[in-house]
Amino acid sequence: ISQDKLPLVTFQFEEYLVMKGKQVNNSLDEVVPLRHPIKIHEAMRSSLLASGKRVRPILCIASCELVGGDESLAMPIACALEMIHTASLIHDDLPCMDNDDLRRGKPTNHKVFGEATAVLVGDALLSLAFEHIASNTRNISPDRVVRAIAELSTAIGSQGLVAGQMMDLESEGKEVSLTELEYIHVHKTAKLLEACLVCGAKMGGGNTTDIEKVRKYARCMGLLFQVVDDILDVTKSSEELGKTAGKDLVSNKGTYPKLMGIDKAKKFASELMIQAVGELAYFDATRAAPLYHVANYIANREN
Ligand code: GRG
Repeated sequence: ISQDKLPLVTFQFEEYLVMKGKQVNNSLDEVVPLRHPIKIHEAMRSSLLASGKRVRPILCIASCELVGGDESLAMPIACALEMIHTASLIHDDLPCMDNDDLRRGKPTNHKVFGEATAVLVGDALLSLAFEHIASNTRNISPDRVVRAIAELSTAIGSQGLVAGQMMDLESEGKEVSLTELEYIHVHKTAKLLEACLVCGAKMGGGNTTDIEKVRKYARCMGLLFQVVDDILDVTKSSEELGKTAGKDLVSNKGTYPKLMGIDKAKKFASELMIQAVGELAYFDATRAAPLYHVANYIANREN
């Protein structure tokens, strides 16, 4: 996807990611000290402080800075987002769900601490997330905080993350249509990412127009991520044909290239990228630089 639509702002994206990631890790470390009862806190810290990419908190901070807010305004909700994301991963890995042994390069929480503790760790992180927001935002207008909490809780409940997971579990072993696949993707992944960006802008003091633009950017990004994923599936599977004897990497699932053809899918991805960048054009280019780079990264990633 052409990069000539990106504004020419010198910006070290990798350095930004490393710097913000470290700040988030330091805050998370402080928020969950090893205290009594030791086992639950040890288990919470084990998953929370494992090497996640911190995509959600970084998006939240970048969005807060986009509208002119200081990083510190977004940090409590950024940490809460990582706690909720981690809780969902721990529950997703349980034997009653995906039954995974490894996560973030380590044995999963239930493998190390047992299933009952892993369920409680998820519960505790979810609860702590909202406690942390409520206790650390007294310097921000209650109206902004309540709106951000409403956004976040909607994104993860039975109309959001939980809905996506439910649909995913129910579609196991069945052929899934593009509409169903899109529903799962939007609810399991895109809604929380949208909440990260919208909450960041709300905490940073963004006005209605700012929030609307950020939301549109977030929706384009969510869709772009999926379209690029599907295109990569096709290109990877044709590259690997012959190498992976008989393995159907495209499988039976509905995908954008299947539905509209590979060329149109690529054109669609390019249009989404242009639209997302268009939403950012409204903001100060220096403040928008991290989110320009996020769009560019998602559009041009190779795996
Ligand atoms: C506890 C709120 C709550 C919900 C429970 C289990 C469940 C409902 C939802 C699971 C949803 C799920 C597993 C979504 C997958 C999201 C996703 C894209 C994960 C990978 O995220 P990365 O790549 O991972 O950002 P890291 O490890 O880098 O953070």
